[in-house]
Amino acid sequence: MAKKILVTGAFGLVGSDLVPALQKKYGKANVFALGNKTIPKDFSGQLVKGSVVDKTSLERIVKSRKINEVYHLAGLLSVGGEKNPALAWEVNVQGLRNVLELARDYKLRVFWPSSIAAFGPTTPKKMTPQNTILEPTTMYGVTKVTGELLCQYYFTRWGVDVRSLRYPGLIGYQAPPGDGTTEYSVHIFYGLLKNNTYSCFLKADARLPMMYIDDAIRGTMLLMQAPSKNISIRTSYNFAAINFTPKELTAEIKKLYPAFVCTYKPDPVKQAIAESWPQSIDDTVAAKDWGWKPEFALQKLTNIMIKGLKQKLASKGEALPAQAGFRS
Ligand code: AKB
Repeated sequence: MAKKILVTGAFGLVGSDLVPALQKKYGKANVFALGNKTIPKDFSGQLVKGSVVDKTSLERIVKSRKINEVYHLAGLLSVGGEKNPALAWEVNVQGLRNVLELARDYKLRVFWPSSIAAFGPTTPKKMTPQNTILEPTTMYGVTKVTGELLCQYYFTRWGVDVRSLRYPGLIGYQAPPGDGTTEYSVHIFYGLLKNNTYSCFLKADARLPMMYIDDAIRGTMLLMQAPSKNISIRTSYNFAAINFTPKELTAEIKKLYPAFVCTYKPDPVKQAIAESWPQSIDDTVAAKDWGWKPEFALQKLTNIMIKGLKQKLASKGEALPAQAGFRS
């Protein structure tokens, strides 16, 4: 049977890169994009209307488009979740539950992202193991732990083939940065290209697990293609690539743009969130079960982000200042 795929949150950080990757693999006719963000002018593909918190609208899409696979990406991030915890619960938990109910009733395979936000201050900070303490202190983290347990419940109780990754901070240039904590690592490139400066909302030494978006997309698709018998984790897999601090990212940028200046003005809420999360992740179970291996290190990521964002901003007609000492 041909794959018919629904992607929710299709125009967010992950969706903006995942939708084209799925279209390339399965054909544009078979990928349906659902999102509540502004649809980019250059989007080419199938759009569907609905809301993840409205199960009836999702069911209509699943039935009319004969969907058999869902990448359920819609959700609030850590900072957005602290601004509106009630909305974070509704979208992140109720939205997921709606998708899982439909997955049970219509035999859908589901991908749903958890996050390093599922961990908290009592979790071991370095090389955080797969099975460990999950006591998050953000509403976002609470929704991720709840979501992980819901996924496992729907799998054990009803055999729903739901698979999940604990995404680290993801870095890409196709979509504007969302309302998260690790997103400083995307904002910094906008600061570089627009003003040659950036005021960082985290401390210089805030080390966090990170990943370039191409690695995240490849890992997500690998997981979804793996045979069911290989999937030993039905909560969510630890998933890692690199880790760095704002200071280390700045140093990497300065190798290419020596005049770039990053200043530090830590935001108390965001800094506290960062401090509650691990610094590095042990993803050996993902490597063993379905062959996960990252490809992007900090230098490669920095070069690609600058080149890609430059092109993106130029194509949108956003003039970049002529900066002394810029090398491209
Ligand atoms: C956030 O910072 O909220 C997200 C995440 C790590 O899940 N990028």
